[in-house]
Amino acid sequence: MEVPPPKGGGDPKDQCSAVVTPAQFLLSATNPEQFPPAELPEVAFLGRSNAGKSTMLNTLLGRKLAYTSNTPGRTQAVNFFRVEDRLMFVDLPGYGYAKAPKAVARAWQEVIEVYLLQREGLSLCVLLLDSRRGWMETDLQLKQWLEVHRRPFVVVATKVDKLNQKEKNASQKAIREQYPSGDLIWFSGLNGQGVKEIWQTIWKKTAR
Ligand SMILES: Nc1nc2c(ncn2[C@@H]2O[C@H](COP(=O)(O)OP(=O)(O)OP(=O)(O)O)[C@@H](O)[C@H]2O)c(=O)[nH]1
Ligand SMILES: [Mg+2]
Repeated sequence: MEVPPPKGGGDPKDQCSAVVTPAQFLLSATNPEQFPPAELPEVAFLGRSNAGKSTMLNTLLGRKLAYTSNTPGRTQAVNFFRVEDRLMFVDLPGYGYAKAPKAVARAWQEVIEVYLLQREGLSLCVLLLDSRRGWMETDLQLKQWLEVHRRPFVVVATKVDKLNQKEKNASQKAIREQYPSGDLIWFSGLNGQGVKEIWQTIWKKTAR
């Protein structure tokens, strides 16, 4: 199938977020009844709290649409963004936030699970791992869940700018031990590494 040329962030020379992709914040849902109609192919950003989901979304879009923070637990709703009237980006709350009250953590787990199970049009899950930490138990559970439910996903190792080459090699080895063959992209919100590859994967998986 012919893959449409990547638009936003598609050119390596534009990697430092120079390209602004037409996009707008649509809505913020705290329960599934508030989810918008599933009219467009959707890309969901998943990962532990503080892994860099909102940062990635902003880097891909070339501007700050999603809130980011040093404090884990920043994104506390399912946030939908319309991209180029062709796609929906979905910024999900992070899991594994130790300080979240148990009831809140459970409620979020439920919202995320309903989203992943029921969302029509969900074309790609971007599973983010902090490259300094690699797989943690909850990440592995989520990966297994995506495999069992046959949800297409790509693994992106974030914050690669914080690693030297030796640390990156070690991180790669550790990630590959649990994930020998699927797509693995290295990403930095600081210098734009990986932006082009992520966009290419998105266009490939969402082409209708
Ligand atoms: N150096 C560096 N810092 C990053 C990168 N990505 C994210 N960060 C930082 O990590 C922190 C968390 O980033 P967020 O994008 O808010 O993380 P999140 O996954 O959306 O977190 P929650 O909303 O809490 O689930 C912020 O201080 C970001 O600036 C990266 O690629 N490189
Ligand atoms: Mg966030």
